[in-house]
Amino acid sequence: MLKLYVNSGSGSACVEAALAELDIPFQRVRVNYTEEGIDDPSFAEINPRMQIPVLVFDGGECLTETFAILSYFANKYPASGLAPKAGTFERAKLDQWMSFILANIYEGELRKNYPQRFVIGDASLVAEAAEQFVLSNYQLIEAACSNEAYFFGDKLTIVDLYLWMFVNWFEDLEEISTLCPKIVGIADRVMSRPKIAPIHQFNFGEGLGWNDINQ
Ligand SMILES: N[C@@H](CCC(=O)N[C@@H](CS)C(=O)NCC(=O)O)C(=O)O
Repeated sequence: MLKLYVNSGSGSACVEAALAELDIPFQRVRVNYTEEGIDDPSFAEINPRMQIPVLVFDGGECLTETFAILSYFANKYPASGLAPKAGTFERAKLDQWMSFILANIYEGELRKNYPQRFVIGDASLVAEAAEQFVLSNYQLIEAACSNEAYFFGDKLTIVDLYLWMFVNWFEDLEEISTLCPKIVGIADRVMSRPKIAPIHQFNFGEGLGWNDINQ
């Protein structure tokens, strides 16, 4: 069985959601981390970058990086519609938005959470700037959202799984709801999908919002 290194509420949530949508069984292996990062040095043997998620296949091969993992499953199960066929323009647009969200929202969140990694000196300014950076990038994503249920239209894709997870990391749900109502609507619909609802519950608790689980 596939093994997935996780921590509830972390970047493993989007992989769990994809596996649930695809009805693929997997075993969670919990990894703890502190403000400094993963506190088990032996984890470097699994991922030298000391990050989760890590997916481990039956033969022991490891796959890291959420975008690569989500793409792998979308390609392997094309009938799921989780991503358009590779080589099409529609797929290139999906890859464009996945990379955009990864580079700007995910990496921006890392600057908010681990600001001391990005500066020698007063890290609080890094965190403050990252907050504005993340928000302004959310607004660019909002402007590109379809007027339908999901980012590209009426079908769920891996972009929606990404947005659902990241919205749940945003501290001020009221602020993001006001500025980015379409993104929050997408997150709400993803969270309510029958196969994802238990994954949402495990990662974020009741309703939308990181605070539900961290209180
Ligand atoms: N680019 C990586 C980022 C993974 C990542 O930042 N994971 C966080 C959890 S959400 C982590 O393991 N943080 C611990 C650390 O960076 O020390 C991906 O897309 O998978």
